[in-house]
Amino acid sequence: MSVDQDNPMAARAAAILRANDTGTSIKAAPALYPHQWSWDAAFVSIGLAHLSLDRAIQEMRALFRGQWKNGMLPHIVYSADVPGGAYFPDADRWDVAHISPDAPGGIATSGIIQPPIHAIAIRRICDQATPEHARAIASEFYGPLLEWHRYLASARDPEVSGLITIVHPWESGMDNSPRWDQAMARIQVPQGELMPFERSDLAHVFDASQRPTNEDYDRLMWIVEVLKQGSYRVDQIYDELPFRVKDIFMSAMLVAANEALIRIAALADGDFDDLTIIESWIDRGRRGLAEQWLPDQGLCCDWDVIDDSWIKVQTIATFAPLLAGQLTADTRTALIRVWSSEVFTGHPGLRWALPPSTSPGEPSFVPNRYWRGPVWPVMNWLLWWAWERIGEGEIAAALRGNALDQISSAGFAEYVEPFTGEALGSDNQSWTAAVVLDWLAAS
Ligand code: 9WN
Repeated sequence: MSVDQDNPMAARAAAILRANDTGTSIKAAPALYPHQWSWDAAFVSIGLAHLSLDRAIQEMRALFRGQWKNGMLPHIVYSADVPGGAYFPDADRWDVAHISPDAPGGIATSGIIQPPIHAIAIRRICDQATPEHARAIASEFYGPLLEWHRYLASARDPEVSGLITIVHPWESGMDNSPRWDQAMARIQVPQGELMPFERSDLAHVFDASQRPTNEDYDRLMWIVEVLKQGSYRVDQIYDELPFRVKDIFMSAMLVAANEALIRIAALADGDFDDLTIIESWIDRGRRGLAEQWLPDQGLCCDWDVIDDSWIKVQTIATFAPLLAGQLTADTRTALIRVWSSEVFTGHPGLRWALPPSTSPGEPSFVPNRYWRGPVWPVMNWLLWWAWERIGEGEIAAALRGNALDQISSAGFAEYVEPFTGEALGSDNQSWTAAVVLDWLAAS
């Protein structure tokens, strides 16, 4: 699949990626996010593969330079040539090299994770390469990917539930989603114990109401302090962590990523015992997810580990079973119904029939605030991919068409107001450009 670079939209997308390229990696966004983010890099490499396979591979290589010795893939790999204050928290605030023996030498990273879409990206890159090249790519990345997934299946699932625990809302990638409200509300920041900080994000958005509140930021930074005090050893301090949620979306993505890993393992001549382990992770993940699906409510719920309770809020994470695949006929029908009803894409006020990050029917819905309502182009891509994968071609085609229309109108925004179509957050966001390239190549 290649993309027609004379197409003005493709040319614009390619120009954004070029402009955000530091030479080593691609910034998630020009000013708001001036470093390499983990799941952004995977989406970016999926898009880059249509411009240059080598550049796409380099992007993933740059990310994996930051992999920790315990397999963890950190959510940010910091660029050495970007000044400290350009993004908060900066590398010094995490201070991982001094705190954790697991941190990689010579590369500054954060100390938490993001959703594991990387094997899906590598698999797509392999699919576009010649057979010989695909084997070389698979052989390079199979080991690091396996260790990454092993970290998730062990340190992040001590209950062996098939569901991955996140210990910070940033780990979900859907940072400010109302999915985390009940768990965040419990976090008390002890007076005078949080090192002072200055947010950098508000300098880069037009309106502060598009971003998380200061109160939330204090809590977010308090969790980081607790992690630091425990040397980032989530496996050892698990029971003391103030935020622990079984994230269904991340868990579902890991199921899909493990399926991609099996294909990568085949190309790389992976060990038979490892294949059996990966298959067991897939089964366990699907079983865990099935328990979070409430058929009568058409809702898939996260699980609050500390409170031992369901998190019942209708957001795009409800489509987690779609990502994991192998749906029962009933679940498929229910997901299609929820998708097209006014809970999501059938809402009469929408500018385009695209899923708001939080359903407009939720009391916590805010149409312009970060993950609490806006439509995210990159999530449209992921759900498009998932609908295609389970053979719902018509839904996928409509989603792709609407998503491209939205981008033609709103530009390459980070997120978009669902009713007015106003561009929000950063513009020229790398992953938005990347998914456009992939959509255009699929035409
Ligand atoms: C914190 C880079 C990242 C995305 C996340 C998105 C946002 C960061 C922030 O930007 O998170 O990681 O500062 O808000 O929520 O999904 O990876 O694009």
